[in-house]
Amino acid sequence: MSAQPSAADLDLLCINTIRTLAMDAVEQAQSGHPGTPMALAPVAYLLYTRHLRHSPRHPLWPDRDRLVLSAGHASMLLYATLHLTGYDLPLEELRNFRQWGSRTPGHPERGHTPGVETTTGPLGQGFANAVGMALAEAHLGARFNRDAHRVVDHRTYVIASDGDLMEGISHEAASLAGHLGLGKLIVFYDDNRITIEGATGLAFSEDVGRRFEAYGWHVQRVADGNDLAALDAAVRAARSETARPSLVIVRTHIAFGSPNKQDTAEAHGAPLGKQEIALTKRAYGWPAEETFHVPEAARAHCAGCIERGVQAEAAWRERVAAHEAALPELAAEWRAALSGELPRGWDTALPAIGPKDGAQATRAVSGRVLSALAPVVRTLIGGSADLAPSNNTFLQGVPDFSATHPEGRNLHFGVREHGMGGVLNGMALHGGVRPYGATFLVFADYMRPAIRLAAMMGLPVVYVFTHDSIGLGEDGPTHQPIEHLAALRAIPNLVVLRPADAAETVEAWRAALQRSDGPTVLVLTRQKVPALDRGVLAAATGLHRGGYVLADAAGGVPRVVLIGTGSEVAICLGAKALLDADGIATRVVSLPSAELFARQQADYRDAVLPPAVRARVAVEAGRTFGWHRWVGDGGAVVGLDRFGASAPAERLFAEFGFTPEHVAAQARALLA
Ligand SMILES: Cc1ncc(C[n+]2csc(CCOP(=O)(O)OP(=O)(O)O)c2C)c(N)n1
Repeated sequence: MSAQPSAADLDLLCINTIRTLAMDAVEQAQSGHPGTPMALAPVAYLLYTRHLRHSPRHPLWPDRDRLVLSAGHASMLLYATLHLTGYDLPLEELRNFRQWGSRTPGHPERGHTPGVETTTGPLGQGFANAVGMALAEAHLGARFNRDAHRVVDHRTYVIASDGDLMEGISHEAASLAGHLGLGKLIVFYDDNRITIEGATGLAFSEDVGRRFEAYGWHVQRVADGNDLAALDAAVRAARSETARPSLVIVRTHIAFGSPNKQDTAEAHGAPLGKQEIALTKRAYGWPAEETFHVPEAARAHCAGCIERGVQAEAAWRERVAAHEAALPELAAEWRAALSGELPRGWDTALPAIGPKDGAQATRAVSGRVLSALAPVVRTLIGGSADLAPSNNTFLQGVPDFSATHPEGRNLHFGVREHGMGGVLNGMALHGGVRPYGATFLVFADYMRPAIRLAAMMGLPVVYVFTHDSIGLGEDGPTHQPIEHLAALRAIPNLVVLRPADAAETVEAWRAALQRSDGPTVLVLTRQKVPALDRGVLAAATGLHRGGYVLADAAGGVPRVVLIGTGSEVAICLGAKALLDADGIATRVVSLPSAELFARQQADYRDAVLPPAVRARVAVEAGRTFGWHRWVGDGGAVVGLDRFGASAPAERLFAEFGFTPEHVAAQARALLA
C-alpha cells in the first residue's frame, strides 16, 4: 500500500480492521460469533462514518441517530466499530471480550458499553425496540418541532439478521411500523442465507422483500454487501423516503474472506481457529501473525467521527437555543419531558376515590386515574393490544397516535402483545415519554421476553394487566391466569402490584409513575371489589411498602394473620369477622407487592408478620408457588394449583374455596 492510500483503499483498510478485530476477539475469548461481523463490516463502517449522526464523546446526546444491532450475537461488529470511531472502548476491552467485568459482554447490554442503545440477543427484540424508538421520535417531533425549529429530528437504524426476521415479534413490529408510516426507520437485513443449523432454506423460504412491501415498507436490494457505492446509494434513498419505513436487503457472505469457512454455518458461532485466521488475514492483505492490529491510517480516518459528532451536537444546541428563544413555553415542556421527571404536583391530579364511590373494578379505577393524569402528565403515552375497552386504558379527550397524527398519545397496538412489549421498551429507551401497555394478565405470557428485557435494562415501562384471576368468570380456563402472578414475580427488578380496592389502585399508579429504574405491572380485576373503609382500616399508602397491616386484631396481638392480595383482601376481611366472632384475634395484611415488601427492613416485615404468629393463611386466586416464604412452615395457602373453569365468578370463588368461611376454617385448622 502506498504512503497515501486512496479513498477506496482507506475504506477497505477500516473495514478489514473491524473484521480482524472481531476475529481476534472471538479467538481470544474462545467463544462468540465472528462470521457476521466479518460480513457486515462494510455496512457498519458506512453507517458510522458517513450517515449516522452520532457523537462518540457524548454518546447520549438526545438528538443522536439511534443504531440498534438487533442481531446481538454479532456484538463484536458493534464493539469493533465503536472502538474504531472513538467511543470510550479501549482496545483492552476488546481483548477482554466476554470476560468478567469487561465492557464487552457476549451480547450488547445497554448501560454497560457507550454507544449501545439497547440490550439485544433474544432475536427480534431489537427490531421491535427500534420501532418504538422511531415511534417516540415521530411523536416528540410532532409535539415539539415548529416549522424551522426542529429539536427532535433523528433516524433509527437497525441491523437485523435472518433470525430477527424469522421471529414473530419482528413480524408484529414491522406490520405496525408500516401501518404507522414510520419513515425515519431504516433496517438493514443481513441476507447471508445462513443460520445455526445450516442454510436458511431449511426453514425459511418466503420472499422477505415482498412481505415487507405488503406491510407498506419501502424495500431496496443491494446485491453485494461489499459494494460501498451501492450501499451508500441505498441509504440515501432510504433517507429520502420519509413516508414509509425502509428495508435494505443486503446480500452478504458470512465470514467473508475466510478461504474455508465463508458461507458456512460453522462461521456463525465458533472461533475460526488460528490457522483459518492466518489464511483469512493473508487474503485481506493483513499481517497474519499480529492480533488486534489497528492500522494508524484506519484509526485516524475513523477518528473523524469524533469531530463531526461534536459539530453535529453543537449545531443541534444552536437549534435548541433558537427554539427556546422563539417558543419558550414549548421548549420548557420539551426539556421537562426529556428530563424524565414528573411535573411538580402531578399527583394532585390523582382522583380522590372513597367508600362513597361504592364497589368498583380496579381496572375501572385505573382507567379513571389514567384519564385524570393525561392532561397533567403529558409524557404518558400508551394503549392496549386491542383490549382498551376492557383494560380501561384509553386516555379520554386525547387524540389517537396515527401516521397523520403522531402527536396523539392513544396508541392502538393491534392484537400484537409481543410486538407491543418490544415497542414499549424502545419508547422508554428513546426517552421523553412514559409508555404503558395493556392486555389481559393471562396474555402477559405473550410478551414475557420483552418484560424480562425491560427489567434487565431498568426501563420505567408500566403494564396494565386486567382480568387478573378466575374472577373474570365465564371466559374459562384459557383466559383465567393461574401461574402468571408467580411467573411475573420471578422476574428480577420487576415490581408487581395487585391492589385490593380503589384507594390502593390510585396508590399503585402513583408508585408506578414514581419508579424510574424499572418496570411495574399493575394487576387489576375485571369484577367489582368493595371499597375498603379507610376511615376504619389502615390507609392505602401502605402499598408503597409492599405490605401493611390493613385491619389489626383487637389489642394488636393476633393469634392468626390472614394475608391477601387484590380481590382476595375483602375475603380475608370477611374471614376475620368470622374468626373475631369466635374470639380468635385476627389480623389482615394486604400484600399488594411481594417484591416491595421483601425490600423492607426486617423489623418492619416482622412488625407486619410477627414471627411468633405461625398461624398464617395467604389467600390469592392463583398458584401457591412462592407464598410459603410469607406463611412459613406453620402456615397455609388458599390458592389455585390447577386451571380454572368456565362459570360465573361467584360460583368459581365458592367452588375453589375463596370464601370467608373456607379461609376461616383453614385458620382454625392451623390453630388446632
Ligand atoms: C429468540 C432467540 N432464539 C434463538 C437464539 C439463538 N440464536 C442465536 S443466533 C441464531 C440464528 C443465527 O442465524 P442468523 O440470525 O441468520 O444470524 P447469522 O448466522 O447470520 O449471524 C440463533 C437461533 C437467539 N439468540 N434468540
